[in-house]
Amino acid sequence: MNTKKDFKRTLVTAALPYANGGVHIGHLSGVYVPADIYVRYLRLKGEEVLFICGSDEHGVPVTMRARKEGCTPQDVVDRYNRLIKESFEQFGISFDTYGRTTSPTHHRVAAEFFHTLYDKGVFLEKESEQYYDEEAKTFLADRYIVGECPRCHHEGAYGDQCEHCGSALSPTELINPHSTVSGSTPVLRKTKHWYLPLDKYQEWLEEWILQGHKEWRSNVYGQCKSWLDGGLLPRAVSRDLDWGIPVPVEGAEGKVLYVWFDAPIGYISNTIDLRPDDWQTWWKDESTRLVHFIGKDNIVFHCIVFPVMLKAEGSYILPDQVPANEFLNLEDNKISTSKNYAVWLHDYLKDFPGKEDVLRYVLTANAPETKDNNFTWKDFQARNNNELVAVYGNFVNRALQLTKKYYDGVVPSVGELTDYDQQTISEFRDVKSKVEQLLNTFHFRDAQKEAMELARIGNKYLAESEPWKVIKTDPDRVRTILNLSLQLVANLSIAFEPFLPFSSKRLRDMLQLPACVWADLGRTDILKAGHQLAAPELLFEKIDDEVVDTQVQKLADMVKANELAAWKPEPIAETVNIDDFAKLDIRVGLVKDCIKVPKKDKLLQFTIDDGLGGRAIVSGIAQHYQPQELIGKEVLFIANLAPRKFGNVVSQGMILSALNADGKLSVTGLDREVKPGCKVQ
Ligand code: B3M
Ligand code: ZN
Repeated sequence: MNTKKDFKRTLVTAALPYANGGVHIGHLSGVYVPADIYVRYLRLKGEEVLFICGSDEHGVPVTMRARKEGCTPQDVVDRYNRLIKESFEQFGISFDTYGRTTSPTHHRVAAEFFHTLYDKGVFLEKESEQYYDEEAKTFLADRYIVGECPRCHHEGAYGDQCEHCGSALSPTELINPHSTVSGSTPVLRKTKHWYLPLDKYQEWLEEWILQGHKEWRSNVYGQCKSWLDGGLLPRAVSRDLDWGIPVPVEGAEGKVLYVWFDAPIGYISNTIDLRPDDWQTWWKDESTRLVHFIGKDNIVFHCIVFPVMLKAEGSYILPDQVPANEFLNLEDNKISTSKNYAVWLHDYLKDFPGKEDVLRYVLTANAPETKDNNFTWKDFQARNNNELVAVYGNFVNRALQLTKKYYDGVVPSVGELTDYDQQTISEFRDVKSKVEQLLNTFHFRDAQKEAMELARIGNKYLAESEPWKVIKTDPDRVRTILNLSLQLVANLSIAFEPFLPFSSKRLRDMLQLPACVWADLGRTDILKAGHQLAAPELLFEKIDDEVVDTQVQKLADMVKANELAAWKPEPIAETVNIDDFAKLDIRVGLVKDCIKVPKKDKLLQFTIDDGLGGRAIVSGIAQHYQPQELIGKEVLFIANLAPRKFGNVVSQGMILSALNADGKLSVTGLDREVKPGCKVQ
């Protein structure tokens, strides 16, 4: 198995985003940017390639969002399909097609696929007990059932997971379960489902993956191995739901295909819509190489479930590579769609017009290829300013400006090469094979670093050969220096095309060159002497502190808002009787004066009119109020608290304040004027 075949073409798929929310930087760095780099690279090499994606429009999350927004699931998927498709296009993700799993072709193809397996007797039919909402007359998906977590006793755990303690749950484990559809208590009811017997394919999978695909990334291979070591079990491929593809057999009323059964078939149906005449060449011919780009949470479906489906069907090829990435965090927090804690692609495109490549660059430079990684706006700014502007942009600009200045933008002819020139040429010729080798093996981060190496070589070459000085003594030498520099610039436009396609296009326009060809990489005669260049423009611009500070603030505000939304009042303290309460003497006081306590940044010292000659009280609220704000205010204080010394002040009592959900303290006030010294009862 997997004896390195001679593949003739490559079918690249990128995970189909759920059409129930936008696409964020986590998705981009994990799946879409690397997939796009790979496809662009293959196309530049002139290889035959198709790049398939589309939206995943079924599943419970879609129905949940529709319910929350009071619209239909169709409205939800129409809206997000459009939003995501447009954002991808603007961002330069060069899919050959972006289909939808609600399309008629997909419904037909997925139903036929199920039917083929059904006819072959692949499925197991099993009855099991599942929660049913008698009021809403519907079986409940795990996410629609909430209750108390059996592990940490958090109220509001979901039927599949407690988000408080992270435990995976099954709905029947919940204490006091209730349906979020009607609020009623669900009952267990028998229901029949079709199961894919993964256990029967265990041995085959072990052979195919563990023996045959040792070259898969270690995170992918490792996850497969741990699934296989745990022993596979049959998996239900149908659901009791009214949104999805109806199970196409008798006795399946009210049941649809499980979204993870139909979604990967979407790769096939989207290919059929794109290439109705030769789609089989792409899916059934052994000389086609199938590559799935996915995030790490999708590994089991692409390496185990979908291959079993394809194998059971029998006429399809299997994936040759599944380069899955780990996760990207954002400013040290987990990205979360449900908490809206993310950098959304559609927002980025609005906030940073014309800077698509900057985000592509940073996401690749920081790609979570081997472990989870972190995106910060400061790093985004630094990589833009110190790498794109200071290295790549700077080299290009110097080479083009000097050519404009000395030769009116006409490529000068090359003279005799010095040893130093030869050495520079051999350095940059090496870059080609390094980038290729890295791209062939899906090491995108390092490949981009190598491409940047070309610009570093260029900068060094210009700095060391100093054409601006040499022009005075040896103008012929400058022709050679600039010719070679311009050849390097042309090389950069090729090497960076897969990574930074917008900048490459602009650079090609400045160089007045047609579209790139990978085979030209490493050549020193791309630009002919006498060739007229267009007016140079800056490729990249500096990004200022304020711009990134605004983004950081936006995220911090989101964290705050989420904390507030998740806040719950503390449980009520133990019961006390009236006599206990009567022991506390709470009074109204008028703040006559308020000052900061020197060297104590938390403390304020109050002079309180208590109607009895006044008293001093020290209170720990200096971080929540300026002293002047409080002068003239009426507050409540405990008047009979034992005095306490703070430095050389004796505090006689305690000012009452409320602790808000956001951690801010607020002194209690009264809504009418009350004489200082009155009792609170
Ligand atoms: N929609 C899950 C995800 O976006 C899913 C991928 C389907 S690929 C066939 O994480
Ligand atoms: Zn829990």
